[in-house]
Amino acid sequence: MRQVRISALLLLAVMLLSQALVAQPAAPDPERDKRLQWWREARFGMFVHWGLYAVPAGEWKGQPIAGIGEWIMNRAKIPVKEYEQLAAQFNPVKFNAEQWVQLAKDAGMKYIVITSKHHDGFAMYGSKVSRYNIVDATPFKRDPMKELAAACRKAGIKLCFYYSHAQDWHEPDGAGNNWDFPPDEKKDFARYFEAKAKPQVRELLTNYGPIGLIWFDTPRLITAEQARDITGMVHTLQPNCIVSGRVGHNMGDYDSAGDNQISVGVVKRDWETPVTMNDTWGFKKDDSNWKPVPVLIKQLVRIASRGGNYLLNVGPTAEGEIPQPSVERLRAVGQWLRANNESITGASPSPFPYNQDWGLITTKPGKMYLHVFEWPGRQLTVYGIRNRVQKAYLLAEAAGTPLALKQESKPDLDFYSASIGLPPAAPDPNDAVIVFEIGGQPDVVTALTQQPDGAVTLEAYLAEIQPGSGAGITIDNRGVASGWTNPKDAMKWDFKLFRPGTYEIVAVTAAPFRNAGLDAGHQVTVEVAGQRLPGAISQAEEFVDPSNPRMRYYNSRLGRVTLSKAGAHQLALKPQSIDSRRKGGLSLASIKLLPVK
Ligand code: JFZ
Repeated sequence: MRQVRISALLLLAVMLLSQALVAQPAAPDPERDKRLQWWREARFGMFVHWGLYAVPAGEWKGQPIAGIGEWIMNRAKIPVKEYEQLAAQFNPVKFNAEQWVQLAKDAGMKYIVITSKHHDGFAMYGSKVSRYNIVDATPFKRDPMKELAAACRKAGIKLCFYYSHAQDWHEPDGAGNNWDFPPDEKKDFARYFEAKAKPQVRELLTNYGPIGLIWFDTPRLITAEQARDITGMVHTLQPNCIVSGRVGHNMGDYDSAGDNQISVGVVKRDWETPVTMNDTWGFKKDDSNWKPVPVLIKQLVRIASRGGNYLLNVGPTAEGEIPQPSVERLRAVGQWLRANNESITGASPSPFPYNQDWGLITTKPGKMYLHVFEWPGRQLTVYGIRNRVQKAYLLAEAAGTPLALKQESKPDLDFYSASIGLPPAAPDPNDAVIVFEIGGQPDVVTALTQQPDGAVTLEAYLAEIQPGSGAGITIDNRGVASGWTNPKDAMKWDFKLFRPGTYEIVAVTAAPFRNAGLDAGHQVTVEVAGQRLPGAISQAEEFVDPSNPRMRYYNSRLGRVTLSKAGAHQLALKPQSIDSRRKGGLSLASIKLLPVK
């Protein structure tokens, strides 16, 4: 069991590493803006991975198969002829489209993205292009996509299709199957693409009414021309249908972050993170590593506060039921969202480039929403808001009773402080949302400054990168440095200090998953206020990101410095040596200055 889970995570980790930051089309495109309008407001969608793989549910011939459930055909190298026979056993009589759609609605989700055909090549709708589909090849005979389309229309939810346009393990010329068929480079991929992928996408956009988006995936073998071709076909058939980032060659309307990758920083592009509720997309009977409700809420808020969409997955069973642990969690998220929806749906990102330690911020015209995860007790202080806060209140409290409020400033130091009086205990332990009415647009200090608790956090994604030579450092979707293998590369930050004193310097490094991408053995030097502090990066002190328990971080305590004046400071991080056995190099997340009492 343990073994299985770790392998699944390793597989994901490998895929994560292969995904660098994707640039979005640069030119302004009013058509695209129009298409994306509903999606930009939505913030929260349901991903559904449902197919023949739900029958074996992670087990083949009595053996548990490591990895994500929908990959079982590939992981167990199941011959096409054997895998095909699953169709005869697929009879999801408990499938109820209205119930699924109602669950999405109860959870506060605005769209559903369902696998119309995954890499296994099996169409989950009635297709004339290939008889390998749910209507023609199973005892079920119904077309669940027809039923979902009707239920979605009734409920006002956007129906969207996942379609694996490149990998198709059922077809001799589709990408991916090298156990029945020749290796990919020997295939006539264009033949598969023209004969199956394009005609099936055409069916999906012709027979099911308006479709919100097509979620293409893993564009292996796809040429730029083919990506442009299929994107153009989607937009011709349905001009309002969005194309996902994974269509390939940057042709999509928005970027898909790597699976389970949640950006720490505000991202200046349209993006979405697909997230598993346990460790698989397609149903696996032995995967019970469910993310707790508070984690799901924090992920939703974090993504919204960074301007992205949260696509949260369910993997229904072969009987057609969404697993009970998923149902319970979705209902709980929905309950939180019903009271706090205003702060998520249609909300814009935080005006701050960095994270506050008590929680996160979203905004709407005239309002800032403070999502307080760590309840501070009777008072909360926020730095950096120049607006006059006209009123502060708890969003979930219908009466909107004003909270006591005090603002102070020292404009010459760029010091602005807003303090509010609070009830002693958190009104909502997951996320109590406080509204600041600010009249106009948020006007905040975006420079890095000391925070009310005295700490200064210098995030890697906010650093000035000083390249030594060569390709140098890039910043991944999580805001973590990658490719820092050259010790001549350095990072530098400007920050403002309000309280002189002695500070402990901590370097925070990151690994994508437990036991993957270990980061230790590097020697670094911190330079600040004329002091030089040498130290070692280690993994002795691990902690978990509360909004994403799959992400492991490590504190390396480098020593103390004394900063004797308030005002502008500069800190530089210069590696002395980078341990070349660590593949990703020095994966720095941030440098922290913690006040020593
Ligand atoms: C893909 C699929 O292979 C998988 O089965 C699932 O459908 C998932 C949502 O998408 O897997 C990927 C694709 C891209 C990355 C990671 C997993 N990535 O870019 O990090």
